[in-house]
Amino acid sequence: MKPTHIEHIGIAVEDLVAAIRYYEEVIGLECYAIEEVKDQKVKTAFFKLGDTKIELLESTDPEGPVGKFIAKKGPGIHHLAFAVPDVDKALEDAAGKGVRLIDATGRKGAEGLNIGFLHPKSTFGVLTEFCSG
Ligand code: CMX
Repeated sequence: MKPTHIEHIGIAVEDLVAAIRYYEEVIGLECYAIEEVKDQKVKTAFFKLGDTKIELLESTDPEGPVGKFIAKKGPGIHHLAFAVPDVDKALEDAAGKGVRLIDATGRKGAEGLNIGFLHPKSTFGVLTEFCSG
């Protein structure tokens, strides 16, 4: 299954307010939404640039995926998300090609999207997400 575009780039930050200010005042983007995703233990902020978004991720729990990531690697690019027509099918195809999945099937993510992750140990070190609307 072919992705249509990069849906978003996820960036782990320690201070959401300071990072929003940077993307607005230095890069010139506008934050259009802030949302807590309890399930993922993160607070997110979104910016749009063409078809692609930047998703800032501040951890709400040191034991959550972003909390652990920052403790280990520090802030920075956390994941890359591809827009696909069908997340379940994209996950199934990847699994069929021997890729290790984090999610066997899609689940609800930020902005109400259907999302599913591939394990970074199976994707050349880049945590990879599929999403569809
Ligand atoms: N990118 C690259 N490597 C990563 C990573 C990331 N984002 N997160 C973890 N890893 C690596 C770790 O460095 C570690 O590698 P080593 O064993 O070589 O040290 C390995 O993966 C295991 O990491 P861990 O800290 O022990 O953490 P876990 O195994 O408990 O969890 C992962 C790792 C990827 C399975 C988990 O973070 C996960 O399920 N992520 C998907 C969900 C997510 O990230 N949600 C936040 C965003 C939500 C949103 O977009 O709304």
